[in-house]
Amino acid sequence: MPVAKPESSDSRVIAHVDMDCFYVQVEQRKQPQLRGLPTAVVQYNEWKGGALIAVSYEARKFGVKRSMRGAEAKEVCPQIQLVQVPVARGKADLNGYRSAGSEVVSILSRRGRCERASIDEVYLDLTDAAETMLAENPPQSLEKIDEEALKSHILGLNNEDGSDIKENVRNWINRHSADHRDKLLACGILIVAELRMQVLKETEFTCSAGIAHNKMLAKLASGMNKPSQQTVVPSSSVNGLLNTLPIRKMKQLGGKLGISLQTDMGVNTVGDLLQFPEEKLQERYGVNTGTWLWNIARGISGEAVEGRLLPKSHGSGKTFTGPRALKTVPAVQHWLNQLCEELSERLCSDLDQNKRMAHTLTLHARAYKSSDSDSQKKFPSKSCPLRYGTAKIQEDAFNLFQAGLREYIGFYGVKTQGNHYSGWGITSLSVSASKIVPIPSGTCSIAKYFHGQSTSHFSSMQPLDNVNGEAMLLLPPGSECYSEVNSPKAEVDFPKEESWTEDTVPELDLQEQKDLSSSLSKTQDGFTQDISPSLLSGTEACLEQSQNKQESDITKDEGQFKSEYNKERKGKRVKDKGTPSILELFKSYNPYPFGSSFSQELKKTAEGTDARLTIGLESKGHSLAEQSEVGKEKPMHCSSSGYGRDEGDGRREAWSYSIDEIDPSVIDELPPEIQDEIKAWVHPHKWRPNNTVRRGCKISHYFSPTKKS
Ligand code: TTP
Repeated sequence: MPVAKPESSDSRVIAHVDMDCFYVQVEQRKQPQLRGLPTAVVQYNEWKGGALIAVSYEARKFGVKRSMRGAEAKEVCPQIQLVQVPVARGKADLNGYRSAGSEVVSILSRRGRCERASIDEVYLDLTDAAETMLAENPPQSLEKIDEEALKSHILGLNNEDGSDIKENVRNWINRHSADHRDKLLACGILIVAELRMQVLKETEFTCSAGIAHNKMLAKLASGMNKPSQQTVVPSSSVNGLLNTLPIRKMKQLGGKLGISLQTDMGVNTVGDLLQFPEEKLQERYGVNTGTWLWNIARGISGEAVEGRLLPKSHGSGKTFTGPRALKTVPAVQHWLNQLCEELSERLCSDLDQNKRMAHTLTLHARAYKSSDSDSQKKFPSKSCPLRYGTAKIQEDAFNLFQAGLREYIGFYGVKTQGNHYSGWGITSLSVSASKIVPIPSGTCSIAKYFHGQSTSHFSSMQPLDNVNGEAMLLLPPGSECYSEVNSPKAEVDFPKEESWTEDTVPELDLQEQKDLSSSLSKTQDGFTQDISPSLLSGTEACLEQSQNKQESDITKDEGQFKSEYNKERKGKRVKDKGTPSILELFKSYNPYPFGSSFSQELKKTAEGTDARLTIGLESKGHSLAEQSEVGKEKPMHCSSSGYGRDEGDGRREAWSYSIDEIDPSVIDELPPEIQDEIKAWVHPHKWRPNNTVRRGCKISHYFSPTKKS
């Protein structure tokens, strides 16, 4: 549901920049001989030459449209050049287009706050840049105005027959009598023209733009004059623009709300909305939506440009139309594995390059039932906390699918069908990762430590880079707590309850070519605070991938370390199911770099005992300190709150730590609460840990346990 936001300021300068026939331009840059020729990008399949997904403006002149298939395009334009979308894992590979989009974003973001809205669209808040220009070099005093700016379309500007349009634009920009808002827009015209030219120069891509006082109007304007042009909406022209605009063309009115406005209220254009008082619209559609409708009819929109250069989510999807529909569980699993592999790769590179981690995995599908009166029933979207590592994502996505399928066709149907067709088909499938947050700052000490290890095995594995090191530090569920300890500014919001939720997002448009990024932001699923095992194993998964990539650069010794490490990991993985210990990684690669006396002491203690900490059934509800009396006996016990899954009957799985698994060298790196806990354990009589240990700040969150066999 749209939400009304008060106009933050009516003197903002907002631009919406949209690339022209984007995929075609990317392909033409790769094959310059195609420039200027009618060209289309197709998603190939045998049926009639595949579907067109991007069409050049030269081809559009012949009547070629995106809705056509290759063969139809050839009919209307025999000379059309059809370029296939690159394919990987049996599906469209959009990576080239994504990174081309990033090139553009990096240029556009130079002059103001920049929000990447999709693979080829960006919003810019240029208010500050415009105000500065107005103060220092106002357009009214400019003698020379750039040609590109003079080609702008200014809505409402009276271009009478025979008048020199560029001259009219020049006069509008130079007007001394203009009010402040128009003067700011005049600055916006100059800034955007300059940015667009810069994009062309650096990337060879053309783009179009809309310039207005808010996002809604800028977006409407950017598509009005394409390709390679810009359109401006002065406030005096807002009514003229909206009056005749079909209601369904407005963002968020293309669906059910738009249909209801047309059928129930007789509203066909945005201007038609003006006749309704706000209360009437609120009565019919609720307070928020009612106000939002009242506002948009007047061109009011307070939505801020978010300042986000990276996507909000990652997705990978594929459609299986007609006879390609997937009709057995193994077939679905096969494709899910491909999609998850791609998703996992992208998550790893996001972690690597941008230091961000995603927290929610969502599965969307479209399905049909061949013999069912309830054929309108939708396949439910499902979400769960995201665990890093391809195999884990695959496993979780498959579980989500099965949960969805059970709901869609009923438990009995799923159980009995096995590999055989059982009257359902999946026509599209996608997995997405959302709730992406930056790794909090202030958590890089272990990363620094990796860098400092000039003689260790780790140092020669530096290409794995410090991101992985940093991420490791975040891995425990206590990451929340850790960020508080080390960085008061870091804000990571982890909702509290784990749940397999019904995703509240309307089903995605599963055109696999489209970037799924912007549509997933509203997922409202819960988390458990117990996310550490996933993060830990995820980082290790990324680590492993990086290692694979670096294979040829690794010396013999490193190779040996790597294979031993991997062997050890593999052995554990089977048992631990994603909870391998960070300790193995630290152990033996850093003999006490911090020289802490406590670390040394702990080491001594560790050497002199083979005490084990058992976290589990027996010890539920007891802290390490409380258990310290029992510490003389082995094993020792401690609370596992927040760790491990409740078995439903209130019991938890039992976990145990071996004291010698805790590398003393990392103790000083831990939050004080954890240090206290360990000290209490080593010196039960001297140390009383703080009873108000924050949730997520238990040792169990820092030292991933070995599951008791
Ligand atoms: P659009 O911006 O919608 O279109 P476009 O850039 O091709 O053309 P225009 O100049 O009219 O804006 O989409 C951007 C890219 O996204 C497009 O080049 C291909 C891809 N895309 C799909 O793969 N499938 C789709 O259904 C749409 C709409 C776009």
